[in-house]
Amino acid sequence: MPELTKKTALRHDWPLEEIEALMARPFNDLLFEAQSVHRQHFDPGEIQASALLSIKTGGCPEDCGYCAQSMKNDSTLEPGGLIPLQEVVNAAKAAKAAGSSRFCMGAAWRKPGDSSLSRVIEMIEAVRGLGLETCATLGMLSAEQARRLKQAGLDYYNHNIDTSPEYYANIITTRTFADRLETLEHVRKAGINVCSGVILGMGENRKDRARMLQVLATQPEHPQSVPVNLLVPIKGTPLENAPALDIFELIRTIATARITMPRSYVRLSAGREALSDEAQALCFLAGANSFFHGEQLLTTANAEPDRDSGLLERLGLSLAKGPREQGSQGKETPGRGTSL
Ligand code: SAM
Ligand code: DTB
Ligand code: SF4
Repeated sequence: MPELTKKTALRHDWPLEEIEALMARPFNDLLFEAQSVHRQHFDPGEIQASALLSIKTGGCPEDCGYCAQSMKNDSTLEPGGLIPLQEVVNAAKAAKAAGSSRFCMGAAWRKPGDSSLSRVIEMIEAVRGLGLETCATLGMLSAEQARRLKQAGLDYYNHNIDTSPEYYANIITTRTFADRLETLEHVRKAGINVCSGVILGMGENRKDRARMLQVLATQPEHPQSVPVNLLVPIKGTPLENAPALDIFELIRTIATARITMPRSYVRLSAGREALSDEAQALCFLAGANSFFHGEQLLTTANAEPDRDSGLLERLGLSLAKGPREQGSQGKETPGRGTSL
């Protein structure tokens, strides 16, 4: 039998009840299925590593209740302007040397202005020139801005749905869920890989978590990359005292993301620093195959790189080479629209 016919077909028609039923399965059954699906599409011994850099920090006009960078929140963060190109290049070189295959640049904007976008484009071109995959997260984009980014060679655009449509207004009021989907459409139509995921632990319930996955898995194409963030509670934000999520809910969500979007990279994202090694290992077993590597996320600390190296070694996992790295054995970015 040809290899491909054995693979699970991609589905874009997930009913909510089916996703909820998956999430409610006995834990061992859910993990077994997720790991089985994972093995049909990915090398189970490889983890993709992305590095993050905040290229414009703080002073954001949006009111996202989780974010250190919102002007509406009371965090102690000092806002700054767009950083110089050379700082970006230095950070990207260091990230590559530390094993990351993708470099993600984040800016605290509601949406980028066209001249700022020109400066970010220079950054993208420079990072690409180092042989890294590029990703940017700059807020809402027009169709034209998405086309400019594609032309600059941007590989991925990150734009998270963050939570369910029903829960959205509890977290953010300065934009709508529909705004988010519109930018995702512009990115997808421009031919840029979509990176879109969620934050867990913001007081949502399991049905909300199932809805988030439903929204992502019923997009015209599954996002090629699905970050699953665990809320990093930030002092001075409305969510600073959000009750901690049962970590098994994070693991169930990852497993269900793996089953519903079998060819997407599922990234164990923010909040990893607070997880035990054992919890991280279960996330990888559930099908997470990507993480942020490096000391810093945007404004908060990430898991220590030395701890990561030790953990990967103890688990027999290795960092995947990027598609643009010389002599790469790594898998190519999952093809856009390569439904089976
Ligand atoms: N301003 C742009 C936007 O919101 O799309 C890009 C940067 S924003 C910081 C990128 C993503 O980081 C958010 O969509 C959210 O999912 C995640 N994020 C921000 N603060 C977080 C926190 N405290 N805990 C977990 N995830 C967080
Ligand atoms: C994503 O899903 N998580 C990253 C990245 N995409 C841009 C951001 C995490 C931010 C965590 C909080 C902070 O460092 O400010
Ligand atoms: Fe601004 Fe993005 Fe933070 Fe929201 S998540 S406040 S849009 S930087």
